Amino acid sequence: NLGHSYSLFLFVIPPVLANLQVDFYKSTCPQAESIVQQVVKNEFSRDPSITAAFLRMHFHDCFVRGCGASILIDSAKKNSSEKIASPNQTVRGYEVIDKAKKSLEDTCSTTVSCADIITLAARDAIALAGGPNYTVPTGRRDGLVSNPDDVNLPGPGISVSGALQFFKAKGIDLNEMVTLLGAHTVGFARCFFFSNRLSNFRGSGVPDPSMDPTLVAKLNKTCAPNVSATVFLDHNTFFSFDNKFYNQILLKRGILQLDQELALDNSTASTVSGFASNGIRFQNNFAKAMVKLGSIEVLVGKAGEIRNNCRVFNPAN
Ligand code: HEM
Ligand SMILES: *[C@@H]1O[C@H](CO)[C@@H](O)[C@H](O)[C@H]1NC(C)=O
Ligand SMILES: *[C@@H]1O[C@H](CO)[C@@H](O)[C@H](O)[C@H]1NC(C)=O
Ligand SMILES: *[C@@H]1O[C@H](CO)[C@@H](O)[C@H](O)[C@H]1NC(C)=O
Ligand SMILES: *[C@@H]1O[C@H](CO)[C@@H](O)[C@H](O)[C@H]1NC(C)=O
Ligand SMILES: *[C@@H]1O[C@H](CO)[C@@H](O)[C@H](O)[C@H]1NC(C)=O
Ligand SMILES: CC(=O)N[C@H]1CO[C@H](CO)[C@@H](O)[C@@H]1O
Repeated sequence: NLGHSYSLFLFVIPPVLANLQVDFYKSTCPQAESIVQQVVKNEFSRDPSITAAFLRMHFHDCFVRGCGASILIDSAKKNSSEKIASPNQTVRGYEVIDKAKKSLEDTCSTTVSCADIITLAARDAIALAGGPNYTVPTGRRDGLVSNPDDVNLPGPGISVSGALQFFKAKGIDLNEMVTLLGAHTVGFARCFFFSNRLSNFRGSGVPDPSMDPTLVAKLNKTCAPNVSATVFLDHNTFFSFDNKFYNQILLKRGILQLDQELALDNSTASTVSGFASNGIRFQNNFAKAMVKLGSIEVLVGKAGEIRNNCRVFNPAN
């Protein structure tokens, strides 16, 4: 059977360009995943909000030029990096990534990419917060470009169908988008991202009718004096990675307008109620969607580089 031996032949010859694979560092840096986990664990016990930081960092990294750690690059003297683009203003957790990188460089230098550190840190932080503990493939390489002009992320006032266009462009479908937005079960939002909902919504003279008036009053107390103040995205269980975000939006208690829309738009409402009533289903779907998010436009094989310092490109030789 020619067909059979041909496929066997392909199977035994290692590909020139490796793909992402589980346990990619098994022989080159066997401690890689446990080193990252230890750093994340230490940080989590000090500050459980680190889960939200890594989730958002991972999303912003992967949606701009793929998961290549372009978000970690600091601006050069005469050249700005992605970090200065306004949607990035409030991404955080950079120092923890530095810590993990330092520890990895001490153990196995120039081996583990910064892009994989973000991916693993997000995975570990989700598990620590009570979310799914999933296996995630590694082998990403770090990108060589970081440009604020590449940053094109949707804002919180976008419609469900508008947001979907961004996700579709990255190969993520509607249900996966609803699943990933479940990440808003942890973390904070600055008032300026949603304060338009608290009064004179779209020129109506009144707050957004799709927000519970009790929540409007509560948020207004925090936000009216200072639009830079922060509130939890999930008022119920803010450090816990659970499905309560979906229950909250069913109760008109979504903070961001897009989040609230997920419960109201009839293309997403049934997914929302499914997740609200079945936490296990949400966790399983979330794990799968994160693996997909983490594989967007990755550099593998000999593309890109393994940075020595996550904040700067390696010097050219
Ligand atoms: C259309 C899509 C999305 C929009 C418009 C959006 C918008 C926002 C906004 C406005 C904030 C508040 C930021 C701040 O005040 O610092 C936020 C926070 C956050 N977002 Fe999203 N987001 C989207 C998708 C995602 C996805 C896909 C994830 C992860 C899988 C994610 C994870 C987070 C987390 C965890 C936070 C809290 C961050 C923290 O506490 O530092 N978001 N998002
Ligand atoms: C996740 O599972 C791995 C492998 O079983 C384990 O080493 C790790 O400690 C788990 N993480 C958490 C936070 O429980
Ligand atoms: C600087 O500019 C070049 C070319 O425009 C770009 O490729 C590079 O990623 C930029 N960013 C930084 C931080 O150097
Ligand atoms: C929000 O707070 C401001 C200042 O305290 C107050 O004038 C306004 O009426 C409040 N709006 C709502 C909807 O609670
Ligand atoms: C507003 O809130 C931000 C974030 O908590 C804080 O840094 C700032 O000092 C506050 N400004 C005022 C005027 O209270
Ligand atoms: C969705 O909503 C629109 C307008 O509110 C309605 O015309 C349509 O039939 C609904 N579709 C489904 C599948 O429920
Ligand atoms: C972390 C970081 O570099 N944040 C930058 C985001 O963008 C604003 C300007 O829009 C900068 O002031 C921040 O320093």
